[in-house]
Amino acid sequence: MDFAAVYHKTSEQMSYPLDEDRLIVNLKTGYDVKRVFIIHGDPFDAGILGGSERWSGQRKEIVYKKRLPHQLWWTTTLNPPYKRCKYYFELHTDGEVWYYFEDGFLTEEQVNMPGRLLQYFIVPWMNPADVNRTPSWVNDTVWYQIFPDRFCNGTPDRDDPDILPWQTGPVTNKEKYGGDLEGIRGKLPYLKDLGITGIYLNPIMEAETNHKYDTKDYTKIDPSFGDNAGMRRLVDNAHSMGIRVMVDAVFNHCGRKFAPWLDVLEKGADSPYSGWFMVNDWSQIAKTGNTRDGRFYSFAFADWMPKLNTNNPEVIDYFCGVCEQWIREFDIDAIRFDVGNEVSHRFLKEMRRRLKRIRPDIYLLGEIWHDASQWLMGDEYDSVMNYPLMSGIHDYFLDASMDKKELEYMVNRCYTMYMQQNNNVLFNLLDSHDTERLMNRFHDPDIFYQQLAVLFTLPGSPCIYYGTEIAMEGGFDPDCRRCMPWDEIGTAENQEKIGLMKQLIRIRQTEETCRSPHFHFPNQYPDRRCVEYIKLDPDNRELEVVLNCSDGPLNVGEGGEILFARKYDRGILEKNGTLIRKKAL
Ligand code: ARE
Repeated sequence: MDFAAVYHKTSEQMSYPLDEDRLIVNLKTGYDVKRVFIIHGDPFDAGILGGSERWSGQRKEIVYKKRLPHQLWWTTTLNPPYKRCKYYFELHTDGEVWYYFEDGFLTEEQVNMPGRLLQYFIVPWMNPADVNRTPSWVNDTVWYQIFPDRFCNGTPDRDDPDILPWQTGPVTNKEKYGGDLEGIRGKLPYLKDLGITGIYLNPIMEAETNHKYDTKDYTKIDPSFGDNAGMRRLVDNAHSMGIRVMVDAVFNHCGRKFAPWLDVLEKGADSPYSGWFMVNDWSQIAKTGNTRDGRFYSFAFADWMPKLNTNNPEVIDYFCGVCEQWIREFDIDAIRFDVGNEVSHRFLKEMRRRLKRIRPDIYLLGEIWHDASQWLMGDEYDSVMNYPLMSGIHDYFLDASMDKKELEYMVNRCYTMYMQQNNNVLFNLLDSHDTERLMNRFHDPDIFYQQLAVLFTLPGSPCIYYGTEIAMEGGFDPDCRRCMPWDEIGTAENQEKIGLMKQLIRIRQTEETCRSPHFHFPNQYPDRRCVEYIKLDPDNRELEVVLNCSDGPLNVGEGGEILFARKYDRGILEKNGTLIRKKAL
């Protein structure tokens, strides 16, 4: 057996309570392991100190497994009746059997050796207060991300002189086009008709730039977007239409006009806010230009974005207060934390505690682009932006040398990094205001819809970036932030695209299988680039997703109820075709 490939620990995503009753246990092994059993039971089944009675446990085969590169990921759910659990594993290769305990591998003879002190894996008690809980509404939500300056201008009569006329085509980060909260409010019926049930707004608090990631005042809506009462009106209207609202919180850094920073610039180390930032050289603080000299720390060396010291209890208290105010004043449902990996864990733990106290089902989303397990233990974020999934999908479509197995590995990696309760609410996206637009990647509508089919059928919560419903184009920041071309929405071509988006959203909402956390890749079609995965709901109903990424047509057979199909006809899926169908029970 490949011992080095075998791994388990009784913490994080390898062994955790899913809720008050169910314990999920995961194990990694090499591909040489063919069968796995778990021997589990209550730690006190044989008395308190062992004595002469021998603990035996019940033996259960673990049947579900996911393929990762070089490793298998075995998963099972136990229901410990007394909230405690003790276990070890029995691993079968072709011809060998090994018993895996906390301290290593034993033979059957060693396990049964009288008097041997075995080091079992132990879950001492599943305390309800420690269960990692995430808001249940998020899995049912289909998000729509809005970059406010570019979505819709609802008050053209009140524009500032520096607002440019609404236009289609490339933009830069210098211009302002007058999109505002009233504009978004006016488009709520459009979003509802599309099937959207959550909007995510890029920053809306007062700031200098058009993207507003350089906050000046965390308590006041930017005047070019409206005012605080207007924000409440928007949220109230959205709620009345069944649409939740998420705002962007920029707490890693502030803008150069944030009052405490201005005070620090004026008074230096004597400012009462001197501990709110990360200044290393007070004599150089007023200097302009990038911060590579380390005079103070800032976001990505941008001197107009000084880093806030989220290690300081005063700063922690201030920003928790800001979020409490947003919840009370605006009635928002969710907060996305910008640069969510650079703020202190202490800050996030306190933030979660305070916000969940006043709004238990608030959704706390971290902007983290890499493995975020350390933030998803149940006491910081509920979820993160699933950029690893986005990159993985993108790479598979880009790189024809990749085998469908590599896509499977990538998807499985994304869904074995975190606990199931986090997977259920992962914020899945294919593009955003920080990436090029999905349509830009391949300029091919068929590949575009293949990827959207994945977005709407994998576990988590899908988000489309404004304009994706009409396959808007746009390169990297700032080009991905073009104005929404409302004048062109009515064309037959755009209406057809909107129809397809509605279809995908409807499938996501009506088919429980789409939202379920369970899936596997049967790989029944022989072609190396024809991807197929099956989603399963709790009653084992199956939804099949097939993407033909090969060079020619493929016979995928007829039958089942077709929910979404492109380039498919009577069992034949053409090159770049997509098929989502319900399998007969
Ligand atoms: C502007 C220009 C850029 C220019 C930059 C530097 O548009 O072209 O390079 O200035 O001067 C906001 C604005 C941006 C603006 C930026 C700086 O939206 O337009 O850029 O401020 O003024 C990393 C961070 C992640 C961050 C991304 C962009 O970890 O937090 O970089 N994303 C958030 C927001 C942004 C926002 C900011 C942060 C700042 O979503 O919109 O920018 O508030 C890997 C790494 C990631 C990395 C990612 C992208 O995958 O793992 O950590 O993300 O690449 O670089």
